[in-house]
Amino acid sequence: MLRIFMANVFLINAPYTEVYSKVPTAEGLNPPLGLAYIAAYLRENGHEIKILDCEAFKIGLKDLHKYIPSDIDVLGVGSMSASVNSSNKTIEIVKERNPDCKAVMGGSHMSAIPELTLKSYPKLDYGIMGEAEETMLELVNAIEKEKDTENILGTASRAKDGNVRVNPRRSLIEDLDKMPYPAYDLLPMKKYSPPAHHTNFDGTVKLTPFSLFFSSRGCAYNCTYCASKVVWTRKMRFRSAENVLGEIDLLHQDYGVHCLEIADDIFPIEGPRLHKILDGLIERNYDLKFNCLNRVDLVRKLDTMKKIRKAGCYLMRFGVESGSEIVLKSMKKYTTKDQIRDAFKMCKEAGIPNSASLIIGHPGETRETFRETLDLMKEVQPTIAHFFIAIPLVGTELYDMAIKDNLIENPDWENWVQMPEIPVMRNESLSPHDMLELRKMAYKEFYFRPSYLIQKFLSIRNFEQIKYYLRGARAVVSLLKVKEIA
Ligand code: B12
Ligand code: SF4
Repeated sequence: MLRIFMANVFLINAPYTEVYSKVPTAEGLNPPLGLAYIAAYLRENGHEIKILDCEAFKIGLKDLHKYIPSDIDVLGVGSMSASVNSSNKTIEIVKERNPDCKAVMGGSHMSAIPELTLKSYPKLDYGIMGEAEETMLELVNAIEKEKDTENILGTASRAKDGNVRVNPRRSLIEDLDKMPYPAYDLLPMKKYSPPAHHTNFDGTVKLTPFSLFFSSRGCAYNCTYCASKVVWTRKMRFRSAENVLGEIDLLHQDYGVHCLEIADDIFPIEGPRLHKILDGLIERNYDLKFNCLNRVDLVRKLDTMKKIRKAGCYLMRFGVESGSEIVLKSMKKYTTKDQIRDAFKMCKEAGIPNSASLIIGHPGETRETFRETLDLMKEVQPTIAHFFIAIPLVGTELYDMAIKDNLIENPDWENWVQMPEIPVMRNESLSPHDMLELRKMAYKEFYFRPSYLIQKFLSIRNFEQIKYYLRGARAVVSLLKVKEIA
């Protein structure tokens, strides 16, 4: 007799606020798009999927068991380093009710160190490295049909001899337009909102409904501290303008989205595709604004920048990282101080509010190089600046440097965040304590300059802006209060 077994697949966005949100700059909530992409792809191929977003429903590990059904066959969780322990505890909780279910982990952390991760978490059955849609489908199909799973490309698993078996990765999906849009319908889309520090400089951005959004995958650059390549490799793949605009139509028309975070590693890359997307947005004239990431050396044409603003860009975010060319070189950022100056100047001319994020404590950084950074930020005056502490993310060159030179001092994964209470690493000149001290100094000097305060005060035109600035001020003050390690 034919046995029909349909695997129940349950994807969980494990709780992470407890580690990530120790400081209120983290306010805001992103939809777990990785899970939504996996869900859409499995569903298109005949599977039934559920997603539980613990963050959206404010479910902590303590209460998670109450939300776990008892018919799960395959459980999927993601992994960023800082919350990988939480992902693992999620697996343990699910397996208490579903002892036979197979637990699969994907995401950045697993992609970088599959063997160590499987060894560290005995309840975890499979890891998926890199882009995961096709691999997860093959794995779920094999589990469902009780077939051998040992040789599936892109997976890590426990071999029969007890060792961890790590298979080669599979090739990337060639045509991203063939992928279904993320399964937004499985997510509580009304609950998401952008982080406090991204928004509403002029009080005109409707913050919700909000979504994260990707028009491409990957980045061709190779900055030492960045984990993008760990999942996506260094090949950039782009969805067509039509496909991108189709998804924006869906988000705006079906989910009422007013605010998008275009989280592509680099979005505004000059060329016909960008212009088609911008023209499409201008033509639609939706009540929808977006923020996006860019590199300073890719800001070249004022006309394009003006068009980006017209299309609804309320914030362009730059990973400036340092104002010292010695450190920029050590980071393999391949940008210069003049490019930084020119990019912020052009943003101002185009009327695009902007942000600069900076890293404190990369190898090569000294008190003097950080002084250069701070002085440059005060000179170019981004609308806002974030001063993050270096994290040697697994799978990056910075991680290799940190291991080689024995720089890691506080290895608990919970510390692997950009605003840590205890920084993960030191460098040759700065201790974790020095880095916290420099961060404090940076926030004080950047935000409490009389010229900055007067400028912000004079720019206030409406109540929304007052609310926004009060939120920002609260975040900065709380950062200044973060207690320092001895
Ligand atoms: C949005 C985002 C966030 C959001 C979280 C959004 C969310 N709900 O998931 C917020 C702002 C909270 C965040 C916080 C942090 N982030 Co973040 N974030 C991103 C960003 C920009 C996009 C993530 C995303 O949605 N990508 C799109 C989807 C499609 O990709 P994906 O998630 O990787 O999923 C694919 C695969 O990885 C895999 N996959 C992922 N999950 C799962 C689960 C299963 C079951 C399976 C099978 C497969 C699978 O399949 C997906 C499709 O192929 C990425 C950079 C990037 N370009 O991806 C950084 C990134 C993931 N973040 C990173 C970091 C470092 C952080 C922070 C530490 C930074 C900080 N401020 O301190 C914190 C840590 C928070 C935590 N949870 O521990 C690093 C991760 C490195 C690491 N080893 O941890 C990245 C890669 C940035 C970078 N370039 O270095 N982040
Ligand atoms: S930091 Fe930005 S430019 Fe550098 S590799 Fe990462 S995504 Fe690319």
